[in-house]
Amino acid sequence: MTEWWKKSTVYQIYPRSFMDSDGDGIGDIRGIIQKLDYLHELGVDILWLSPVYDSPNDDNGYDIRDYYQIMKEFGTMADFDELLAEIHARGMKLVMDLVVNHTSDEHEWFKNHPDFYIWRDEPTNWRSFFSGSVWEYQKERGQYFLHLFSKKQPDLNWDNPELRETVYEMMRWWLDKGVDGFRMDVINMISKVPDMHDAPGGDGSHQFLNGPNVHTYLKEMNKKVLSKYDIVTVGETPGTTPKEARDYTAAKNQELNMIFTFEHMGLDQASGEKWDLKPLRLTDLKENMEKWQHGLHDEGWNSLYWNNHDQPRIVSRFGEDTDWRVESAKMLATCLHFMQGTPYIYQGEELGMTNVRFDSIDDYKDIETLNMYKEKREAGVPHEDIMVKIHAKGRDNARTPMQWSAEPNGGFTTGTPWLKANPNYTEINALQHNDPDSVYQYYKKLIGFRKELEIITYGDFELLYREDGDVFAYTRTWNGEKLTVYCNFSENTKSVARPEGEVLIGNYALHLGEGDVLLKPYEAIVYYQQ
Ligand code: TEU
Repeated sequence: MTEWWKKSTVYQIYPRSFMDSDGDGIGDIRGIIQKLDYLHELGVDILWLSPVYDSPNDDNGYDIRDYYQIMKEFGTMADFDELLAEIHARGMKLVMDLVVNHTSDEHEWFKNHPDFYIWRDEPTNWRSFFSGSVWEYQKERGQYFLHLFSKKQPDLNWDNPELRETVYEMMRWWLDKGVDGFRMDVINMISKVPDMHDAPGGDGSHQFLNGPNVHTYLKEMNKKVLSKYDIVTVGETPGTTPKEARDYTAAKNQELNMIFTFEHMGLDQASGEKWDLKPLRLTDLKENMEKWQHGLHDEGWNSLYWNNHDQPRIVSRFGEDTDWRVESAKMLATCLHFMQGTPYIYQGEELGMTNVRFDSIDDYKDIETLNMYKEKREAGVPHEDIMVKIHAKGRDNARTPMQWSAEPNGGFTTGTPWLKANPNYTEINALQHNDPDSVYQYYKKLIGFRKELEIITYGDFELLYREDGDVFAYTRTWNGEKLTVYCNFSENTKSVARPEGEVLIGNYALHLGEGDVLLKPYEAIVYYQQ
């Protein structure tokens, strides 16, 4: 089968916040259908839907109650079938979010197949990603069950072959409907060490990340299911190094096509806790992304992303979202889209949407944020100190309604949105997407280059100006061709050597003349020598 996904660009839709067609304040499948031409015009090839299965929404769909039903707030299976047909009619593909490390505690399996889950007589000291313990006592059984996330998300026991076969059967059901692949939620957590025990600081991750049988199970999944279809698979794999990524994604290993690294998303945190903030050092980012470009160049494949539904918006995080928002949004896109790998665009990134700053904790809905807030307030941390953390790293930054227009709630809904819209929708919205200087049109060009220029897919990566704390610069070389990518991550004017070749794209009026190039604040410019 061809590796079509190596030239594809993926667009991630968080359905709850994308487009509401029936005025209940919650995005839905018919809303997505309404916006397919907007996405097709952008040029993206694959749409990744965050979970649309039946769920009580303790974790907004990442707590699945029935894998074979569509969440009623999102619509019906007939709506889904129409969405799939409309996506294929436009020559695009659909990737589903496969959440099989855990289910909802309201899944019938939890009651009728308790051996599909993980039970112990005594808890370990491990802390959940969503605060508190990972163990919840169940009186009826007189034991504790494991939940790495919320207590309504019990972890599945992948050491149980019957559970694995049941998951594979469900995967085939969706693939036989014609879906084109899966994004696999925390798939490197499915194998836990058998003798789970206390860990320093309650961090049990060494006992469940990239565990003893994870490759055995993924090879089995590939042999029994994935290899039978022409599809794409991407694993969400926190705590994975390039070496481990090669093990997951090298074609010869017959497991997954690519994975999401988290290393670059941890460079602005001072400790193991995401809420422990520190400024990004650009040299750290350059070093890390060079490591991943080189680490997977000959074996395996990179996913390239700045944003998703769990991360704050990149223009506010690594760019500058007030005086230089448009320039820095385009600069960040340029930096990512000329690297080797499959790029992922998260809804609203193509508009330069920013983080949000609600003053009241009551305006936040994300379980991770709310549990953290409660825990820190109980520990005596002042409200203001916690809100600084939430404004910087809270997941609701990515989940405010998509901003379609300057209409109330950004045109997302005619009702009351489940999560308030970012008030800046009046200035930042999709109405301007046809403006030649819009962030949207800039992304459209970047996506087009990937289809057109083989060097972007296959070229060697070399970092330039390694020690410079403001400029991220690199070349790609292939078959005598060369791309030189300059990105100024600062408000400083920076002088760089004028490379060979012609200017391919830039986010300012292009530099003419001779001599060194003076990069303006947040300027990106790419030279192409054929
Ligand atoms: O996220 C996995 C994960 O590692 C999260 O803990 C993430 O790092 C954190 O939320 C960052 O703030 C996946 C899904 O993407 C996330 O939305 C789910 O909440 C989680 O798994 C449980 O399914």
